[in-house]
Amino acid sequence: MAGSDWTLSAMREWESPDYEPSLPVSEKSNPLTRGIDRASASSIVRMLQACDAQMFQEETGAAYQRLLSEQVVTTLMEVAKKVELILKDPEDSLVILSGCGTSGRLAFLITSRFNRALRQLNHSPVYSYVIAGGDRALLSSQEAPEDDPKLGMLSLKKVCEGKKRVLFIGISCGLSAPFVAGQLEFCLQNPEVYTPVLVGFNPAHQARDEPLPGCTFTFRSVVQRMEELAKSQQAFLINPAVGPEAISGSSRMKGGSTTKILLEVVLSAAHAATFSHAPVTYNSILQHLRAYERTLDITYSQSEIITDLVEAAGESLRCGRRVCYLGWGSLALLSLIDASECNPTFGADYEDVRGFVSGGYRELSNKEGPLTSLGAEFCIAHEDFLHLVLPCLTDKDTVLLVYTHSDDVSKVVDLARRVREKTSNLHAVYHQADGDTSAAQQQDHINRLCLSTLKTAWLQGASVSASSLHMWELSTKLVLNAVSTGAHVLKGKIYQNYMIDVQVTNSKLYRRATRLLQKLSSQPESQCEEALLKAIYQVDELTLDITSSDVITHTCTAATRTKVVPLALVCLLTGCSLDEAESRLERQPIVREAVEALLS
Ligand code: S6P
Repeated sequence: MAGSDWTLSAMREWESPDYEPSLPVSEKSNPLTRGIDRASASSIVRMLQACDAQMFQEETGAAYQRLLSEQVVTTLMEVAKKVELILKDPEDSLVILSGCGTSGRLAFLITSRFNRALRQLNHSPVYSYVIAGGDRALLSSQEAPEDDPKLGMLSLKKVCEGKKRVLFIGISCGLSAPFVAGQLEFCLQNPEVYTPVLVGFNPAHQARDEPLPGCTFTFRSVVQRMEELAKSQQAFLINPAVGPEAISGSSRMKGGSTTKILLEVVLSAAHAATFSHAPVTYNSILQHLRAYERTLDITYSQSEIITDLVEAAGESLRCGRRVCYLGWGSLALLSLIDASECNPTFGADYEDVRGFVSGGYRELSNKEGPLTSLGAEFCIAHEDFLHLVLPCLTDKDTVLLVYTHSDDVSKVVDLARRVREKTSNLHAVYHQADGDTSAAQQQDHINRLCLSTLKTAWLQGASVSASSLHMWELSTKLVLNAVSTGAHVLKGKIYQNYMIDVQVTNSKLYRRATRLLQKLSSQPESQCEEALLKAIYQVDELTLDITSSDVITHTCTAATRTKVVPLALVCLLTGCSLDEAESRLERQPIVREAVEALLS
């Protein structure tokens, strides 16, 4: 069994009503990863495997509905049938997927995959995406627009102009993003056109209830109205609990994986019903979900090689060098997404972990087109890698080639050769259909050039179907998430299983930061918030101006600062001034060690 080092009770400890009762599941800390900050690379991978296995645990008792629960599978069927109706009569209709951060990036990934499938069948696209902050958020951290419900409404309205029927799928792992709450509210106000679907991973009563500036609704009140409408299938809630994230609150991991699984299952079922006369059934949905569970097992069956990759990437980050993903075809976007999340999650620089895509923006095919004019961070083509990165690569940098045997493997060989001239620290992560020998020779070349090779051969025979690509993508996501998370853990970015140096760039992160300070300093909430504000505004005394400003103002200012939470913590624990706290942290730049020294 996946995560066999853990007993069933440890795997389920988070479900107890006494476990961190004030927090929604998506914000709880996972008991399985409490010691991840001191773990070896192999233990980190085992912990991540156990956390991922929680996605597919069966429901016990009534506490939480799970991915495989009857209610969830039934709702997936119902939503698939709604999509099927649109596919059969697409005139003036749209299916919109929308979210913030990772949720928005997955909305983009999934809509592009399924529009491509439609085009291959000579059908016009019916899917569209909205991501808070626009296309630049696909590649970089844009956390502030997440707080803006009006912006959510307006951007939804804009994509739907002139449409008579819209199935809106709002994704918010924590049932918390005001941007998505605004969009759902807009759907509820316009039921003649919009049917809202909410995807997230907390039970409805744990949806965020914080007042939204200028609004009469909260995320929770919207969810409550949707629950009522769900009884008559005028709204849908898909919200299984999948357990707390390995790094507390890091919903890019299980939250993102489950989003991908759920939406691919729904859209694939609708496509099969429309184009292959395979009606949507309970069993077909369940079997499809089970296939993803096998993908987890297949992926982690190679944990030794994943461990090597984590070790290599961790070593690079530890000595201030970088990790590059060079991706091809379908998997390249997963590399970009994983890399782009390292900044908001670990406070990393965009150069620390970076993704490059064969074909650049042509392959990405995003709404706003090439974004290269926004700066080096947005240069994503392999040519950009060759110009900007390759010349300064050394053996201390780690490079991962990410591809499948359906891609042009000769191009992978070419690039591998060029990279190998600069660094021997080259690794391959690739997928192929079992029995597909078409690229065997080129693969031999690549194997000789690489230090390690993570090969996954999938059993479906030589032909590659859309659904196999979905599995390969998930598998790649799990591996890259493990590499980037593991590497940052090894770099000392995590304390216990908390990201101590969290960026305080939106209200969710502001609340998370305050809670973390409370937990680590055992001081009252008001004092912790005060310390946080002092660190944000870089003052030893708070002015009336500061204390009378709202959270949005605080987070805008925090976006221009670094290390605000570690600074606040040092001040809280020692009573020292901000200047002193700063010099302490300069003397001990590994945040985990600085915190440990203070706490001991
Ligand atoms: C999480 C990631 C964030 C979230 C974003 C949306 O690891 O860094 O960007 O995706 O905050 O969260 P949610 O809960 O609305 O899906």
